[in-house]
Amino acid sequence: MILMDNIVREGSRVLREVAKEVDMPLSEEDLALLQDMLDYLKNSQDPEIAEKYDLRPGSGLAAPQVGVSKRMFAIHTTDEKDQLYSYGFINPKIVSHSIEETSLENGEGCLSVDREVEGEVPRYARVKLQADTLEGERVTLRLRGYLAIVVQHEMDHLNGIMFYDRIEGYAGPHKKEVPRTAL
Ligand code: LHY
Ligand code: NI
Repeated sequence: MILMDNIVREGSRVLREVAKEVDMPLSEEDLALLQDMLDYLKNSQDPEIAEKYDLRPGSGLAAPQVGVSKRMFAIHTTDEKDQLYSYGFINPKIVSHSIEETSLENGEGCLSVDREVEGEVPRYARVKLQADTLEGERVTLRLRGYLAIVVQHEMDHLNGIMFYDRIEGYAGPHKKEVPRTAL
């Protein structure tokens, strides 16, 4: 079971690496890791389990955040119609996106960042994501709203980008320059 102690924090090199493509078919080891990542999200959203194990609630988690530099992430969250999106993605790609941008009103947080960082994090309003899943299917998902934002936040982790790199004028710890258009 993944616990907070297993989550790598900012300042760690793995969070700044460009993660490697995952060999398909998925190895037993990669499959188990991605399943554990998805289980972390589910556990973290169950108030009793979260309290018992002191888990910080999350909607998304990327492999580099557990110290593994591979292109995989999990999401477990609902859209505006209360439809659950619970996925483990392998080699995900944002194949297209809207020109329109959006951002979360209260900024973003990160399970790898133990502090509040204020500021607008610009994201595309809509993205089309293509990936293989934990279940062994190839999916193409059109996402908007919070889901689109979480997916862009997790994709960034696979490319060594932290959310505050995208905040205009952020000059705090661990700042790295990132092209605004990096996806
Ligand atoms: N998890 C964040 C979480 O709280 C993801 C996130 C993304 C939060 C965007 C808020 C806005 O679920 C992570 O840090 N995953 O990398
Ligand atoms: Ni994060």
